[in-house]
Amino acid sequence: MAARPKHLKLFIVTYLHVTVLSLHVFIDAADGTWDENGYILYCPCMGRFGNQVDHFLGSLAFAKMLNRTLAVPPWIVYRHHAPPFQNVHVPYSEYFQLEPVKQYHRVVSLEDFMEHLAPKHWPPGQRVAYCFESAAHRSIDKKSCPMKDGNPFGPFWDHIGVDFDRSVLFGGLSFSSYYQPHWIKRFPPKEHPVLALPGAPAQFPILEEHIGLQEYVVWSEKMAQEGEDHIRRLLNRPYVGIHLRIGSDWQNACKLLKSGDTGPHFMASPQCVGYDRQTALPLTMNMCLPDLSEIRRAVKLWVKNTNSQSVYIATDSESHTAEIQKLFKGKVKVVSLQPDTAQIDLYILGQADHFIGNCVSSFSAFVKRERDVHGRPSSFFGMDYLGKRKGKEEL
Ligand SMILES: Nc1nc2c(ncn2[C@@H]2O[C@H](COP(=O)(O)OP(=O)(O)O)[C@@H](O)[C@H]2O)c(=O)[nH]1
Ligand SMILES: *[C@@H]1O[C@H](CO)[C@@H](O)[C@H](O)[C@H]1NC(C)=O
Ligand SMILES: [Mg+2]
Repeated sequence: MAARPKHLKLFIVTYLHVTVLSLHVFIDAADGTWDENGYILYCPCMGRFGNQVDHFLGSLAFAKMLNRTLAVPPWIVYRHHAPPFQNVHVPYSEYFQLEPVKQYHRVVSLEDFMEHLAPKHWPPGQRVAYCFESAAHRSIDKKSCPMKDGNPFGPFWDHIGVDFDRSVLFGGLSFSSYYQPHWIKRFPPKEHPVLALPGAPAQFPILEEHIGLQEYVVWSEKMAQEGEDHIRRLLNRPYVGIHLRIGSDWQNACKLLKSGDTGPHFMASPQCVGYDRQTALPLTMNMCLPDLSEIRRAVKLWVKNTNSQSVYIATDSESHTAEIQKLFKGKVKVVSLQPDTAQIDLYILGQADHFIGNCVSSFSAFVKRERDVHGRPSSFFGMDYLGKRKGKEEL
């Protein structure tokens, strides 16, 4: 066998090195380096955390598709029932690390973009908004993008410190990969360096092809430490983590299912019924809004299957701690923290030895995707075993 010439190996190593450098060092907003291929800015203006993450992952894929740097926005947290009684904008890096995202594609925090790049490259007077014609048609003059109309739009861009100077409208495009050449042709970065959008250039729920991007969403050290402290203090392994999405807004949403006004694809449900509409499994009421007997049944099953010592309950309203405790006659520790920061629940659910989620909830979907990345098992209320498709997918 001929030995591989040394200089070839050296070339490969050098080549990889230069590639890595070009991605990670040459474009770095913190030292004011501008990306000639342009930027994408958006407001995570639809839904709460779970929806915002779905949109973030789709936007990340979209930015990569257009080879533009994504300006990662802060999370919008709605604090209308507790101090400070208004939207709070939490930087991405408060919950997650930005560095791992860069392994997938170039990103900069929106805050860094504004501080280090905008003053020189996107100054007031040159701030163009981009939106669908259909969105602009709702404005008074019918040709302005509704960037700051209402909540959370206005408070978001005010927080960032941005007013828009004019609008560019587009039609006949969507964010799917089919339109990649159309976007490039319509908005070359030379003439359109910063695409600022009223909403995420992505779909809800997340597309199947983007689920794996969860890999790049890595908890910040602060969150991981806080989460681990709770686990050590409160829980004995193995433990089952459950997500109860049963509050009044959810009861109303699930009425659409009961009344037959929605099919099996309802919000995040493709995660358990399957993404293909043709072969989707039925979506039952217990999958959307499990009643107490279904909650008892599923918890009992998985505590037994995993020989668990504790149960962790994350909930948007009631925890049913007492009812669940009764199931095990005091032999299993049942804990519900109800933390002020919902992400603490997400962290603890992510680390459980088994997770029972709500199929329709994007909050549960976050946990399910993260657990899949790490090979940890999950099920859903109303559906104990996943991946059992009827018909053609059966082996
Ligand atoms: N702390 C906590 N908050 C929750 C829980 N379930 C829902 N929430 C809150 O309700 C919101 C639900 O909206 P979203 O995240 O979009 O998920 P979805 O509506 O279930 O798809 C979350 O972002 C949380 O603020 C939970 O188990 N624990
Ligand atoms: C993508 O953008 C980066 C940074 O501007 C650039 O170095 C690279 O050549 C671009 N790739 C393509 C395929 O255009
Ligand atoms: Mg929601």
